[in-house]
Amino acid sequence: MQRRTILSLATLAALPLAAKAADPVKIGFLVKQAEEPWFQDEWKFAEAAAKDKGFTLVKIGVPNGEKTLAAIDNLAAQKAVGFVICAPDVKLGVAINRAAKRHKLKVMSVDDQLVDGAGKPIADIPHMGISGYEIGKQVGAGLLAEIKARGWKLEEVGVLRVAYDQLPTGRERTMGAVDALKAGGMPAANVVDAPQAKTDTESAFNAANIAFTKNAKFKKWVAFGLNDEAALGAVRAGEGRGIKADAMLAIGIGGSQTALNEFTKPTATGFFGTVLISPKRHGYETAAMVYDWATAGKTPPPVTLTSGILMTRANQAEIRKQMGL
Ligand code: FCA
Repeated sequence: MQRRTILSLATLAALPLAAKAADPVKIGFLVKQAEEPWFQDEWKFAEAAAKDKGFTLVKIGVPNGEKTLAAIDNLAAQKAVGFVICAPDVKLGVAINRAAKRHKLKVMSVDDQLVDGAGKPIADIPHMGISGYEIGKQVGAGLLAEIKARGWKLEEVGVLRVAYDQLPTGRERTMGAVDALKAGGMPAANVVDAPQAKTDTESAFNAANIAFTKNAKFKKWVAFGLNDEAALGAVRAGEGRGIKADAMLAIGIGGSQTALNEFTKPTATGFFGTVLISPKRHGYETAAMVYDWATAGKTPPPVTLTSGILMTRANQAEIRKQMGL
């Protein structure tokens, strides 16, 4: 009798411990625009990291500030140990950092680097993003090469910069493209800014429509923005106004499904190309880094910048394979 009691007590005492040890580590992955193919891809590769390392990934869409802070509280309630975030507004940086610290969660940003009240990157939040300005220059160089191939005169070409300047990486990307075009002889006066309200196709479409109306003197256009959706919005707006594939040349940034859908259409559209960037690195590596940080104390490098490669309808299959996609 006595012995049985001791045994069962020991078993009972061991139970909570055993249950705790079996609980998988949870890492959050918060993105501003869950419906965008780029972010779907990031999630997919973050899932691959979760599988390889044996943690559970908690994916949450955070379209605004309120949802962002609620998601962080939710992660803490679920006993997550950290999270990766692409915030809906980089100025939420201080609030995000404070919430993460309060809950003792590791936080790393992806794509859009979080800033403080003065607009300076927050140094203690590690970041992985693209080399925005360099990639923008690749966009500009790609446009110049194709302008030349088509025999267009630079003076007669309008340059549509779909702009989202409140996001530093957005401004860097599009200014890189402008600078490359100017360096290649494009007159500065031909550059038309079309500010978009959000970073999706519809907002770019609306912005481009206004710009085309105001600048009807240009019959030929090149267009670009911070992502594929921005370039695509410009292409669709052009089509609606008779600026078709023979008069429109757009290069996006991204290379995910938005671009692939254009490339697989039977006839080429004005969406000429995209600079393919790596959702694999951004999704897999950031999730893995936060895991290693929370479980093994390995702090991620402060900033990691990734590169891109120009992809067109002609070389897409080959390039995607090279990038492991
Ligand atoms: C930003 C853009 C996304 C994607 C990402 C790498 O977050 O909004 O579309 O380009 O950078």
